[in-house]
Amino acid sequence: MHKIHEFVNVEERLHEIAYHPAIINTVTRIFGEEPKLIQDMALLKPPHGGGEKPWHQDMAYGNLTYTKVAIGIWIAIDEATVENGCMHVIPGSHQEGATPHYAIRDWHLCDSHVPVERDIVIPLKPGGVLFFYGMLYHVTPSNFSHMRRRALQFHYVPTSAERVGPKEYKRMFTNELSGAEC
Ligand SMILES: O=C(O)CCC(=O)C(=O)O
Repeated sequence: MHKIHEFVNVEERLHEIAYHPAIINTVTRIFGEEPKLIQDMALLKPPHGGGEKPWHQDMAYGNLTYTKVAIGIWIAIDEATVENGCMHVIPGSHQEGATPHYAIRDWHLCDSHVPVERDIVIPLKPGGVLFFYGMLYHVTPSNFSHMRRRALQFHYVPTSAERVGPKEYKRMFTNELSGAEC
């Protein structure tokens, strides 16, 4: 999978999407306060083997670990299907809170700890948007189809949220304290 970061300040049309009133108003309603954009990214999963993004929580990535919950929005550019690697989520898993991640194939949840029997797929038409909490367990499998799968992803936190320090980060998202093996 190819990723492109930090384009909203150099490409006006992408800036307009990230700050679109329909998005900002929705996220403001969920937070109960103004959001700030903390990450912008394009995710390009090429056909014929574009790689998986294993099960993870977005807030386990240090640049998204804040004192208040983040919201991600994932926008399909091409149609996202089961075949070309659309999103899968475990509904309600954000309520588990911060869960240890492991550096095995990437930085991800232990495969055997994910309740995959509750997995639901989120196919989207081009322009379709998924809003999801930064603690939600989610995955995108490899793309073995002949269709490319491009998406945009933006993350927001409440304006009053602050970055979590390194000690607290370790407690939240690593097994250093619990010693839990994968
Ligand atoms: O678009 C994808 O394939 C994966 C997106 C994702 O979950 C991430 O980058 O955190």
